[in-house]
Amino acid sequence: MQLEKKIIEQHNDGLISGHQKKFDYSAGSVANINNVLAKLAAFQIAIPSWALGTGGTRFGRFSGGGEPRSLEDKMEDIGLLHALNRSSGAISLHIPWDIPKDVQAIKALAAQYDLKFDAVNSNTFQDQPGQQHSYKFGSLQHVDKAVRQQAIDHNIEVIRHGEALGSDSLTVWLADGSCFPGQLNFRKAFQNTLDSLQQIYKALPANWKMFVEYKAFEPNFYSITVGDWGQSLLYATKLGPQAYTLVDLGHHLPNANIEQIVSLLLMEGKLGGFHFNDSKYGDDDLTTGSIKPYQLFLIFNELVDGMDAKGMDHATGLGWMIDASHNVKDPLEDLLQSVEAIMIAYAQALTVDREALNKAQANNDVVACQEILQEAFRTDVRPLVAEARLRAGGALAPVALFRELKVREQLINERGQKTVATGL
Ligand code: LRH
Ligand code: MN
Ligand code: MN
Repeated sequence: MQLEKKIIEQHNDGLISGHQKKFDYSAGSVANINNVLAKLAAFQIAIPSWALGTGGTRFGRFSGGGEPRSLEDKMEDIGLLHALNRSSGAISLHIPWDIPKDVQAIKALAAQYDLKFDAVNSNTFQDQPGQQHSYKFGSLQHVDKAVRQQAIDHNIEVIRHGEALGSDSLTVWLADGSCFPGQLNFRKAFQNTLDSLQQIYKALPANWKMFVEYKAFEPNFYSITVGDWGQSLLYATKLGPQAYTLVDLGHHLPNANIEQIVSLLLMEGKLGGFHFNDSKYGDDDLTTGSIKPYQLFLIFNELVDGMDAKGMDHATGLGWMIDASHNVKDPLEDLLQSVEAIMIAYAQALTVDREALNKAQANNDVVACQEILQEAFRTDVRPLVAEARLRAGGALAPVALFRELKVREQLINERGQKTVATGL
């Protein structure tokens, strides 16, 4: 199904007077309101092709029905999200979960839904049917050269798929590591991984980026060969200017100061992008902003501070992607919530009184620093985000409209109750 403009307009007509009051009130306290609205409207967040179905855990999976059966269905879903919020204009593909069979048709569909292809993701954490060598003991780090070569070839194949679609970045996340002390020689594993990444790096087109994603643990529970931002930065630095670190918010040890990591990577020109999600314990892949919205705001505060100073383009400079999994929510509603949370954090960060903050920092006025940040965080910027969405042709209340239109029921009718989308 494709949402007609008329339906969104009717929905907005019903809400406009209430919205206008809230917007006028909120906008009154923002100095550069049109600038803020333009930045919000330009900001696009890529939806992962693997997050459109029910994720499940290793204990079970409870499908809500109507899940996408193909890449085409997934694009239809993202097209719907983008029509509702006008901020989800990109898709990030995971290969081989979502190999485009007919590239021209997929590109035409992307154009129809106004979607771009963000980073393509390789998968050497699972064995695929018919695969010659197993990744049980790692892929790019493997002690056996033949296994490493198979994983290198796969990554190069993923680059080629991405090239055909018009993507311009590859995300490499490795499950490589070890489960027990002594299982692995750390230095050999690092060297093998670096050597393999170098082979992949050589295959990158000149305008492409490689994102090296790190993760503290899981599925390996003693060591991970790209385990933290230090290791990722080490690989990215050794690889060269096209390699960057990717920050997945759920991939840190508890209480890590992610905003500080982001700030320093950005300063070093090595921040590649994000996998947005939220977590309470580990790589929980929960809805972005559902557990630690202040942390999300603080991350965006660093981004606005670091990027505005350098005059970098928010819309195209980095890979902005969601990486989430949905076990108890409708995946589409959940993604609408994640995008909204990201936009809110961005809007809050844009409204921080930066001059006053710089001054307070220079004076070691700790109390003022906190007041300034929390003034922005505690201000309700939802009307600003809604106004940006309205001006871009989106819905004032995307989740409410999704429900009013009974989108899930329609998808179940179209696709069936028992569908299983590819992904985790
Ligand atoms: C690993 C990860 C990585 C994978 C995705 C499915 O936990 O975050 O980005 O590609 O999940
Ligand atoms: Mn991730
Ligand atoms: Mn993850």
